[in-house]
Amino acid sequence: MTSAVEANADGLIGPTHSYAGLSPGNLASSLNAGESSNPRAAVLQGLDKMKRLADLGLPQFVLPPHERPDIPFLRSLGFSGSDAAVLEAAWKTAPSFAAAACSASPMWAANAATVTPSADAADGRVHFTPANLVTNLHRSLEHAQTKRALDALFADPVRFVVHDALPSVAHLADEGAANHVRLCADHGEPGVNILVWGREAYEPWSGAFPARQTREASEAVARRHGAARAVFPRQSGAAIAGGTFHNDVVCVGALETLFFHELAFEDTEATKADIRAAAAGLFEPIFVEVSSADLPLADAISSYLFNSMLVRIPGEDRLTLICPTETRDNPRSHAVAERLAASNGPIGRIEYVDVRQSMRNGGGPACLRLRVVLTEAELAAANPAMRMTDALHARLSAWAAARYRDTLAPRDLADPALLDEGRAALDELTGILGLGRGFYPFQRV
Ligand code: SUG
Repeated sequence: MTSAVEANADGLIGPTHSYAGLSPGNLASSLNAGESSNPRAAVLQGLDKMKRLADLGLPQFVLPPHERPDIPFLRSLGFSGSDAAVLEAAWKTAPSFAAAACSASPMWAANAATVTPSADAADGRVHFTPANLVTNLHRSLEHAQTKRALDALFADPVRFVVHDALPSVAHLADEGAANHVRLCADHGEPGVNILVWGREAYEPWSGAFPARQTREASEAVARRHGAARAVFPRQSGAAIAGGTFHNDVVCVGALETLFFHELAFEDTEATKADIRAAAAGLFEPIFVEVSSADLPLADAISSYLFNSMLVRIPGEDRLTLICPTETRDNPRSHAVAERLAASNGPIGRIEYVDVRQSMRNGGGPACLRLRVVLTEAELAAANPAMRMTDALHARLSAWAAARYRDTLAPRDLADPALLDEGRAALDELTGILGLGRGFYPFQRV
């Protein structure tokens, strides 16, 4: 057996973090639309979470924010003149597109890509497919820059393959690792890949909220990665209708354990049977299911109990569930979490992190991270300049404190000074993370 660890790569929250109500079906995004945000607090919360995981002994990497406002996108729509003129005209005549161009949504790295560890891939390399995120305009702008970031982090072609996103069409709508769970006996051993989808490519869709992942997209990702033991359960329509825009809002897994809400899957018994069959000869899956009676779906969604990081801390036998503070603040969720830790089950400890700024846009601790299982040799091949250390945490915290605003109303996104501030911040960041000039589009003109 090859030994491997589960690393996390978190999206560093960008200077335009805001509440623009861009994601129908994501109840927090809709509820907080128009509120003022605090980008500085947001990025510091994200950095502290990264340091917390690094301190627990899990390798932690940083994925840089994208350039926003996305002026090249606005130019592609015919806006012209200086960058400031492009921004001003876009806000005047196409405010929805302008808002999409300003979103800091690449922070939610669980949607950056789907990852297949080398132990599961036919060619023995780690595979990444950046998610095309076509369901929401603001998110569809991410994948090219995401690929650039993954190329910078995982550059060695002998060990890593960073694919292009799937074609950007609704038939192949893909939201990345937010709809993927991998179970295994040990990270370095072959695992079972659970790829959850909400609709079929040609299925007429009449739901109130979009289903963001197609079965065909999940199958294509598994096929191009050569992912072994893949199972494709359907997300329940009730979950989507209730505000479960990604499966990771109601389900998380680690090692042998799948922790999920009763309403996560359309057919729970068939899903469990498929996972058991795929795991046969490797390990016995452990299912920890929470009933609607114990935790109504609405509480699961508002408190994000399942959008937690389920991790094995080095040296510990049982798993730790790292929840947002909103889970502690919801009496029903808190009771479920405490009962889990008090039981003899696989989850032995609950911890809480404050990611409130992200949470108000529907992004919990699990949304902010992309899990990447790496062998020792693969870990050594990842870009060390992007790895979280005490020194990098201190440097990025000082950078953010100096460069980010502490309040941002949606109307401030039209301020041309914000464009300049953002670029100055990202220009400095490319130096800090050793990305080289030309990493961002504005550095290439
Ligand atoms: O895609 N919110 C993100 C949240 C993504 C959460 N990720 C996971 N569950 N893995 C989304 O809905 C809101 C942006 C705004 O409204 O300004 C937003 O894009």
